[in-house]
Amino acid sequence: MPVLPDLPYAFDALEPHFDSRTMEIHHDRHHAAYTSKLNAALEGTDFENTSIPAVLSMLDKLPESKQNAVRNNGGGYVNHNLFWEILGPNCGGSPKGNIGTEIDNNFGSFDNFKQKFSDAAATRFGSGWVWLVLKSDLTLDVYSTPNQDSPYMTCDTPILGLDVWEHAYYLNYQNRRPDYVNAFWNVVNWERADSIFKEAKEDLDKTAC
Ligand code: MN3
Repeated sequence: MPVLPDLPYAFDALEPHFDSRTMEIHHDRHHAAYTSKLNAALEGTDFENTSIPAVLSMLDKLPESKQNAVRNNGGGYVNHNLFWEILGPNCGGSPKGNIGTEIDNNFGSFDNFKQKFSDAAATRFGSGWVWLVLKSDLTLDVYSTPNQDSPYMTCDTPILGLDVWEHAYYLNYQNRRPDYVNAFWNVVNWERADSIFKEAKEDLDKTAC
């Protein structure tokens, strides 16, 4: 059954970009709530021991009465798992390794990619996420999803994700989502994103989603 992972750094590690209080509430309350509600929704189904990305790629196999709860809380669970992983102190800058090369190949340049990603964050109405994903044809794409919808639902693998729910930024940035998005670029852990990209490519070879 899904377990809430510890944050891989201290609550205040991403200051001044992401403030300590927001990180604490975001992890200990929001992510914890998605995790416990996901467990409650999966209980008694055939999917208690299935990986959550796999469950999200076949929501229609769940009992109809469980599908919404698993979509929202399963998405909330895996989206935040990835979010904490791709952030870090003393990070930011330009992408390293293969992910840097592939961003150049797919978007023309890192600046073009950043612009596309930031635009998607600014134009996502209401709550949602912005993604850099690996598609099954091995190309990269940028798009946003509403609510807690996950790229796994459409068989894409998320490499980088940015939470644009107000709970992610309101304490520090109030309604200034673009300032929060600018701050995000200072805390992206590109080394970890590169290893996630590598794992995603290997997993694609193994599964036929
Ligand atoms: Mn959140």
